[in-house]
Amino acid sequence: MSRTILITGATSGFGAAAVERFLADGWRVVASGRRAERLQALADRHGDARLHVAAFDIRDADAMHAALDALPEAFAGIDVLVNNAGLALGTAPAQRADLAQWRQMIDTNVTALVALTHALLPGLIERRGTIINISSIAGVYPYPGGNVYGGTKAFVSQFSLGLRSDLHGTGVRVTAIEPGMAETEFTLVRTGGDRAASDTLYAGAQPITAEDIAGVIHYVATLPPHLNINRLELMPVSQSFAGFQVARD
Ligand code: NDP
Ligand code: 8X3
Repeated sequence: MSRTILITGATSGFGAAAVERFLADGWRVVASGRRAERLQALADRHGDARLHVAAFDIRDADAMHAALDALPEAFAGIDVLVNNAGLALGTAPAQRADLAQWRQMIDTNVTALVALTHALLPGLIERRGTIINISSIAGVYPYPGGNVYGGTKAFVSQFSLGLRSDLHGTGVRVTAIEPGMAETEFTLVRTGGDRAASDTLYAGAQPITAEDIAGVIHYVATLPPHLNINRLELMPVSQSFAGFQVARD
């Protein structure tokens, strides 16, 4: 039986790769993001039998609900929700950070994720579905300039565990995936389009690829129904931990 997955942030990076992975495996896919032209390109490539695209800003609750209400019948029963849309903005220390960027990260990574999850929970419970939240190592290990981005991802991981508690006995699975450094458009977005900064960060590091994460999402979504991975943290082999910093007089 073909299952239906809703993937947010499907216009780029992890989300775009996950769309391809699940379509290739015979799933019905609902793909969302703001950039309508990229979603249209997806639709042109794959047709509409197993792919439905929905262009909206996930921070706009009305647009999000309208998109859910407009799902064609074949796509309306979401079995797996992948809360992937998200972003980091800026790397400045808190004392020099831009409050508007902080708000945008919270609105996208936290508020919108919570609103979409809330909207889909009744159906996910009905279908004993799966919620996969894309968190980050930034929510586990603090680093300079990570401030609000790390805070939003700590929320995502803890919210995922809280959902597990609340959904006890319903059969709904919840997993937080916490990737480390992965080469996508993430750093371009974070730096406001600085291609050189993005290329320099990933150069020679053999970072995680979008396809790697798509494979992990697929693995989590296709586990036997009695298994739940609560948190799944992964890094490229080239990335590890550093020590604490000490300020001296
Ligand atoms: P990309 O920038 O390549 O993709 C981000 C996606 O999020 C895009 O499809 C973008 O679509 C979507 N998005 C952002 N803001 C909105 C919005 N307001 N409304 C709707 N969609 C939105 O980055 P990644 O693929 O790397 O990021 C995916 C997730 O993975 C994010 O949550 C990120 O925090 C997380 N992550 C990334 C890591 C990395 O190193 N790359 C590591 C750990 C976690 P559009 O712009 O078209 O709206
Ligand atoms: C992205 C990983 O370490 O660049 O979530 O913040 S990191």
